[in-house]
Amino acid sequence: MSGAWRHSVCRSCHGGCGALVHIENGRVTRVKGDPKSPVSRGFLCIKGVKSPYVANHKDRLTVPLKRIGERGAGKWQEVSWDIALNEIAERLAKIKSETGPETIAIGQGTGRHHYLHVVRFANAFGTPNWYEPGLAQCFIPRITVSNLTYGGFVHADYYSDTNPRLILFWGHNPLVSSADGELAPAVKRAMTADGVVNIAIDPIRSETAKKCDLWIAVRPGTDAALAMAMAHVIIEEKLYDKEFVENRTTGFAELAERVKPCTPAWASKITDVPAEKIEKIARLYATFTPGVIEWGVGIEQNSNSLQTVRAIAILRGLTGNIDRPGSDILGMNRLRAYPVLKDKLPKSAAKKRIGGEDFKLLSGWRAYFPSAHIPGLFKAMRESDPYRVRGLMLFGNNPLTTVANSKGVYQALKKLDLLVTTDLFMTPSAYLSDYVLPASFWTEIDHLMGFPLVAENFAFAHPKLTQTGQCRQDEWIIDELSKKLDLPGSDMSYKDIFDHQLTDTGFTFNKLIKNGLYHTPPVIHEKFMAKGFRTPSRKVELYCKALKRMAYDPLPHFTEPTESRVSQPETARDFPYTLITGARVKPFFHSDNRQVEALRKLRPDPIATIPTAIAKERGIVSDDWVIIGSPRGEIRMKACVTDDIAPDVINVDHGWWFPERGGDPLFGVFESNANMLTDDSPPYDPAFGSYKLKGLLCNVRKAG
Ligand SMILES: Nc1nc2c(c(=O)[nH]1)N[C@H]1C(S)=C(S)[C@@H](COP(=O)(O)OP(=O)(O)OC[C@H]3O[C@@H](n4cnc5c(=O)[nH]c(N)nc54)[C@H](O)[C@@H]3O)O[C@H]1N2
Ligand SMILES: Nc1nc2c(c(=O)[nH]1)N[C@H]1C(S)=C(S)[C@@H](COP(=O)(O)OP(=O)(O)OC[C@H]3O[C@@H](n4cnc5c(=O)[nH]c(N)nc54)[C@H](O)[C@@H]3O)O[C@H]1N2
Ligand code: SF4
Ligand SMILES: [Mo]
Repeated sequence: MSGAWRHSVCRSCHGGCGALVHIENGRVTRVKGDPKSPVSRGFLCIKGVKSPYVANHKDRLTVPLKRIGERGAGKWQEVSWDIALNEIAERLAKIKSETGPETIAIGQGTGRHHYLHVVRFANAFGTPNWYEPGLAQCFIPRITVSNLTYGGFVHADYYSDTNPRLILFWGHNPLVSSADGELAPAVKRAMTADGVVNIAIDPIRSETAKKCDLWIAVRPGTDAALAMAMAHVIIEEKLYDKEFVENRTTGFAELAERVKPCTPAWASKITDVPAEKIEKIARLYATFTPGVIEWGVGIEQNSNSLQTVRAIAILRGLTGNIDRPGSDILGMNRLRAYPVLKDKLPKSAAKKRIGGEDFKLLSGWRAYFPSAHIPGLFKAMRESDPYRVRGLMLFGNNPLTTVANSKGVYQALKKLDLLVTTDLFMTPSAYLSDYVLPASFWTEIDHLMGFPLVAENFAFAHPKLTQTGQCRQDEWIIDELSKKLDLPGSDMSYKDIFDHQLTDTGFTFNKLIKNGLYHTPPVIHEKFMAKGFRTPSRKVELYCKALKRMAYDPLPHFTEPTESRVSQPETARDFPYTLITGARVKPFFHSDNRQVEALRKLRPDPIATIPTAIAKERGIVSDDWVIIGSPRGEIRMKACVTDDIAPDVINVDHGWWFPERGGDPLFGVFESNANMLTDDSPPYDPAFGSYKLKGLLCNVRKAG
């Protein structure tokens, strides 16, 4: 084979796997796992392997496009970068001067390479209204609660000499999702080591759950009750780590008092998990140390995300499973913080952030990355309440498929004065835009990765290897717009930032690439021995005073999901089953890859996973087309009938649209889209504003 193999790092998801990329005549022809990667060690998932089919796809956007017909009519003119960016900058400046910077919103996709650069751009431009469709729904609850409870983000220690003796997968299926990027190979190694106990708490017997010793089919949205009952057992049976609790935690007495009534019998009624099983997993987690809790997005996409995540977080504190070899460990923050120019956003602008008054841990100043509340933002576009948001810049985000209430999102996008989308492909959201800009694929970008999980301990760099058409990486687009708008920080390019971030490592970006991409100094455990934890009390905060000051409960508690058979028995008459959406599938990353034949053929249709008993009752067999309904809408899905799901739960795939159908009418985006069923209306989680993507009510019937 002619051409050359080059080292890189895959970013077909949040990224992280070492990739060997074969390049021939300037094109990517093959991608395989890089055994030199200290993290993935040669592993590559199917999305990684099929990357050349994305990079070279005939439908890639390759030139900037400007709308010439009606919005959504699909009439475009090809324009140069200079014309596109000059016009966009002019229109942004005009809206900013007329109605204020906050009337321009910025939306970005999940965990992409340009994440922090978009935040920087929003701050420099002066708008508080940026969002990412994960955040309140994904990861920000886990990150924020970790910071509040242990003073840093935790992740499982799969890279030291000590393997965990127990892995508790909680609403998480990393063998499929590999979240975030680099986990699947590490989890595979860790869970198959000698004598490891594996437990999955999940309404679906997922691919990960199938490899576990115990599958706990919890009722969606009730995990806080389960965790509190586990804490009850651990405390009552004195299984906690006495030395650690005494010296390294605060609030044990208050916590013990709080969980006293939370008996396994109490939790069993709420969670549908037998009391003996709750006792069993509590005892196992407390005694098989060191152990890790692999928590996932299943615990965050409901209106009780703060207290659910907190209830689980305190279990680590009780058992001393923090920052010890083989337990959940705190990151080392090897890279300098990304200069997101937080100080450039005036206080007066920050005050106008939509959601800021209500959701202190998403949008307020205590938030990890203060961002706008998505339901509120789209409402502002639709209804000019509390003010009219007129412009939206999307960087790798397809909100028509990934944000709750797709019809509401559609009405919002139609009302904008300016919509600019940067993407690899013409998506339904891009189709409604004024300008569509062609983004570079991961083999086409320069990137330094230090976000979010193991990358806090290691840094990976990868250089641009190929070029497609006139595609540009998002950071370049932002830098060019910043210069045209004369924004603060526009004299520092994204490449300068790489070197700044690497300052304390002794590398520059180029030097790291020459040195083989990876910077992996040894991880230090038990950092708390020297100076305690990085919380106000220097201890693990079982009782969290910071939460109390914000008028949130300083101790975990359980609240019933707002739309369930318990909270809405009337609604449950017509919608008797519990709906969960978006359990990850291997070939797709959210709404991506539906146009990539090599991946689409692995899952050609949108699937609803239906328990055997419900299917029998409704006369449904696998591969039937069915209609799934919720109080908000109906969608058409193909049935997969199985016993690998809790008996009254239905899961539907998310992210579906049909690129093969063309733009009219909008690639069928309302037909099989999970977010026609989900709920963006209040009540939300009081701290994060999380809305409801899981744990809702639904029904099912055979399609006519
Ligand atoms: N019902 C339901 N909805 C959900 C979820 C669920 O479980 N259920 N999960 C939620 C979660 S956790 C998340 S994080 C969100 C994700 O939501 P999104 O981030 O919106 O999802 P994606 O489909 O991954 O990304 C959108 C676009 O990014 C483009 N893209 C890929 N790489 C690049 C790049 O480098 N640059 C640019 N400019 N574009 C790129 C892709 O082509 C795609 O069109 O979805 C949320 N929505
Ligand atoms: N292939 C692929 N990989 C991905 C993505 C993708 O779209 N495709 N998306 C990426 C993103 S942005 C994210 S956030 C991660 C998510 O990665 P994970 O956190 O692993 O998410 P899921 O695969 O949806 O697994 C979550 C599990 O939670 C379960 N669950 C649902 N509701 C509940 C509940 O109320 N309680 C409990 N205990 N469990 C529940 C579901 O059945 C599911 O098995 O994956 C990332 N990786
Ligand atoms: S898990 Fe993510 S980073 Fe790893 S190969 Fe798959 S898509 Fe690429
Ligand atoms: Mo996510």
